[in-house]
Amino acid sequence: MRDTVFPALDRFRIEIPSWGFANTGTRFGKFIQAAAATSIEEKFRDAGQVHALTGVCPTVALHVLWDFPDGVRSVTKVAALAAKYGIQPGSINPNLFQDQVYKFGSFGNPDQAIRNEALAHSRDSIAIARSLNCRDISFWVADGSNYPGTANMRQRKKYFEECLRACHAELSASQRMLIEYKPFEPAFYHTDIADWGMALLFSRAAGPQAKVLVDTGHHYQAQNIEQIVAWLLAEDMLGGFHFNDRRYADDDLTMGSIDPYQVFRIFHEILFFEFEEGKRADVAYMIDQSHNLKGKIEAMIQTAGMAQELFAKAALVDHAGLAAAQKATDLVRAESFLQDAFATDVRPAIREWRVSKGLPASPMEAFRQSGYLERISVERAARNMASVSSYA
Ligand code: PSV
Ligand code: MN
Repeated sequence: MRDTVFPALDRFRIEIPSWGFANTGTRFGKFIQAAAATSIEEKFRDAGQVHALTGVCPTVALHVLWDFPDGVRSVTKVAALAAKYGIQPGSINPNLFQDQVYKFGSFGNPDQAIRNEALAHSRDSIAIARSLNCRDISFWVADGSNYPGTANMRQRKKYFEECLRACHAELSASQRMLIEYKPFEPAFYHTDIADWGMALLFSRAAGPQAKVLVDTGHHYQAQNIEQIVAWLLAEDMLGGFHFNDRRYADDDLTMGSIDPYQVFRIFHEILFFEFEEGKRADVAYMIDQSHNLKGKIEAMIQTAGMAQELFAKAALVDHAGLAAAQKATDLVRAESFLQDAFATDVRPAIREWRVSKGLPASPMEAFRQSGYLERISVERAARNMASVSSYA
């Protein structure tokens, strides 16, 4: 097992999101944590801790509006923080949803001046990415409408194509733009990029460096995500993932906490593709979770461990045996290749791998013993608690 699991772990890396370290909540409110990060420096410091202990999260995704308060001028500071805390900036996420001007959309807004504003922010985001050597710019465009008849969906599609093409023209040769889809929320009648088919068509319209980003939480119940993954791989259009789990909608629950077999099946499709095609899939693995109740750093360490586990299990599938069983339509045998791999306990091998790399066998235990959480809770409590509103 070691012979398969070690190389799989050697290559597996997963990006963590800066927003996963900050206080977040639901639309009904926030439960504030004393230890939550309140500045970009604290986010880098916490993300650096996760990477130092797990060894598999070398990059942190950044959200432009939240992490670059001075736009492109924040770049020098971010580069310095990366060096100080041993974690590099990863994907850059423009924010096309929070500003008041986006009430009726950004790239799909009927007002050209607002579309131009969205484009200017996107260009700044691409420039930020370029100066930090970040390869991927992840576009989640929240545009949509709430009432039937109020938005011209075909016209908006044209606006989107124009804007996405204009963004693509800004990319340097080594950069990619990733286009994320989501069926609903914040819009509840129609969303301009609602599913993978729309994201695929928009990516093709944008240009060759545009690929689809699959956020596992952005699907309707029972949708077969691994089939979407298999199709995107076959079309050379899969750019990356935002991993999280869900029970009802875009719940941002911990990856693998509800349906670990689904994540396993996604990883399996990727590794099976690689076996059959004889080449690596160029896919960015990212976590997109904001932890409302769990401790943020612990939740991220737990997620990284779960991701490693499911990837290692997927690597155990006997691809040649599976291909033969599929060809022979030996259904029970074919299915059991997946079931046997999924049932294998890879945790001892993962612990051994960590030790072989000079990492703690249990990053969670090491974190709990480090005293880091206690230190930052004291340091940050006053600032965090000042944001608690009182109804007394
Ligand atoms: C939207 O739900 C999303 O998945 C997008 O990726 C955003 O960038 C992220 O969550 C942060 O809120
Ligand atoms: Mn996402």
